[in-house]
Amino acid sequence: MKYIPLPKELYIRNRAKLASKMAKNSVAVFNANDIMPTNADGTMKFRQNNDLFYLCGIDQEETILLIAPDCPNPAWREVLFLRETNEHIAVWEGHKYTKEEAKAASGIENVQWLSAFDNIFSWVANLSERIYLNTNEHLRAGIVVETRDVRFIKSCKERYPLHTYERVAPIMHGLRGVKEQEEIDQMQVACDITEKGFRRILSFVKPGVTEYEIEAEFIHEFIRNRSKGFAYEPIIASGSSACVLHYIENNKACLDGELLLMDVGAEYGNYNADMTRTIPVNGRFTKRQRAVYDAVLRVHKEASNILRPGTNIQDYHKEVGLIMQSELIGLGLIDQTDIKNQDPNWPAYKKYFMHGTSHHLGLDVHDVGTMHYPITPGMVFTVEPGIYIPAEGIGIRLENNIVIQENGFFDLMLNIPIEAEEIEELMNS
Ligand SMILES: [Mn+2]
Repeated sequence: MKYIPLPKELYIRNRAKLASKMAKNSVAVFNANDIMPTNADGTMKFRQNNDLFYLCGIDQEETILLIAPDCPNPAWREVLFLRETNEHIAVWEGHKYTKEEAKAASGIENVQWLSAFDNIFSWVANLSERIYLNTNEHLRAGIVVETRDVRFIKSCKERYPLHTYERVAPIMHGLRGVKEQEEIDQMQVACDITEKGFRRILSFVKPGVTEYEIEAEFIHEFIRNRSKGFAYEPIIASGSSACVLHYIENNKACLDGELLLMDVGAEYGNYNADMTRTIPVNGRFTKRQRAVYDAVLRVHKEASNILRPGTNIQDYHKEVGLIMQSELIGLGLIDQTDIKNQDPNWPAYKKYFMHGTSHHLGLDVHDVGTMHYPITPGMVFTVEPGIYIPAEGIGIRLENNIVIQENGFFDLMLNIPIEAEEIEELMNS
């Protein structure tokens, strides 16, 4: 990997947090993600399972982590199982973790090859009453592929039918939703790399440049800064394409007078940045573009200020909706009659701002973490209001990533230009 790993102390702390939430005499098992196939003998880039990574920092396929805090044999309270490497693998695939390296990276004393798993797990399982297994319980996940975790659930339940089984996902969501300082530091790196990409394209964009050329500038800057690449499919949308929320074609030329919306973030060390900026292709906002831009920016700033400890995320979204409503009235896009006649389930402002304002961010771009309990310090959220007016070819979204603190927030994108004057100045210098 290209990134500098986080210290093992983080993973030791993360495992202790999980152990404290597990029932007495229980064991939890976490599996790595598969390397997904493309066609023939091709494979996709490996992406570690985020729960396993969060608990041990091991970024390698076929890894298994076993945690049994009350196991009578202290050597089996934490065991890491690795794919055993050999000369053939070393020549064809390159270096894999040695046991010593895995121990140094994770802080786990007992590191075994995978071939030892069945035997050790059989002892640990039979000494445990409950088995915690991992599934993807992200509320919006559409799951059609069977993961290693799911395959393990099947084989485990077949082999140990009389144990009590528990879901570990709700515990993991609670833990991962509140970030440790090391994680925030890693996300800061991802945001700083994203900033470099954005500053690079500010002097690159001009009428006639294509969306894919802009995408290429970003990826160049990301990879040369040790990022694996985009945190998600980048949206580089000029003109009315900005009103297509998940536009990823990125194949048009940017025209004079149009706006360009870029929803782009770098990943770093498996953590993600999620930025959106909207700039004028020719370096100057028109009066109307500027009016809409400033309205979005005001909503963005106010939303960041009300996203604080104790707030319920659902209430927050309603509050932001009211702020947006008054901005849309100011822009002449909706009026009191629209509001009086609105469907309470789809308020009038939704015609121009149809998505949510914030989501958790971390190892996943739409990170796990509860959306139904009050916000606590250490949570990291995006703040991303937008106004989309297809009839005028205007789509503007402004998105930063903020860390909730005791008395407010810290903006991880503090240094990324967002004020209209600064954008214009940088584009024309
Ligand atoms: Mn986002």
